[in-house]
Amino acid sequence: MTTTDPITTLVDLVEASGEDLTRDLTRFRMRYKFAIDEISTKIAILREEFEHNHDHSPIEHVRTRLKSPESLLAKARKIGCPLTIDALEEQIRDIAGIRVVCPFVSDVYWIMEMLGGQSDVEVVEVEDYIAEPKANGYRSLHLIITVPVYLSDRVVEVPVELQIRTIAMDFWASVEHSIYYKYDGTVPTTLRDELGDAARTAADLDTTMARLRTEVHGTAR
Ligand code: 0O2
Repeated sequence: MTTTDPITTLVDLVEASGEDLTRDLTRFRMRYKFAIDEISTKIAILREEFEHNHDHSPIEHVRTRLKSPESLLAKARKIGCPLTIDALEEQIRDIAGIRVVCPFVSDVYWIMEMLGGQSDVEVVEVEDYIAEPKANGYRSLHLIITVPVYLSDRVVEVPVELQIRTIAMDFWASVEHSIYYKYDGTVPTTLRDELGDAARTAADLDTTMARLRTEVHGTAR
């Protein structure tokens, strides 16, 4: 294999970089799995405690995903990241991903405040696509946070990409995602326009539900 050949599979990776990298990659991914476990526990505690004190749950559901070696390689190739553990660690921040889906917009920011306020969690990046939706209408709150993971021989600060959004935002994003893939990224204009309309409808729904809740319960929480 020459350096210009594409590396798309683990077999290619072994041929290109040797078994050492493949073994290191497996070990390396483990720490991201542990970070997902750490943050998932924190979210579960926040959820259970909130449910005990209030009349609704701030979380509808939580999904986690650890980037597969194949999609890690694909992302490295896409951004021109060298295939070394150090470079992957520094340049790819979404190896561990957690998506938290909440009923109300206020719950989304509450989760961010509660997690971000914990002494062992550091918020290193916030992209607020709720305050400033993407051009296609996508809304969600994206955070990169780090959490310490205690390995047998050292402690590592591991980044986790956290996406927090409402049920309405999540519904829109999942339909848009499947349309985007069906058209391989080139969505026809009429469909794009309709998705834009649907995104505004979803935002209106979030606003109406929050107002109704405040009217009925006299509080946004
Ligand atoms: P997956 O499989 O969900 O992880 P980057 O992640 O650095 O390549 P960027 O643009 O810096 O890209 O990050 P951004 O905007 O925070 O987006 C990261 C993730 O948000 C995406 O992950 C999607 O999950 C989601 N996302 C962002 N924009 C859109 C959108 O317009 N529509 C939908 N449905 N989801 C979106 P990946 O990497 O695409 O895939």
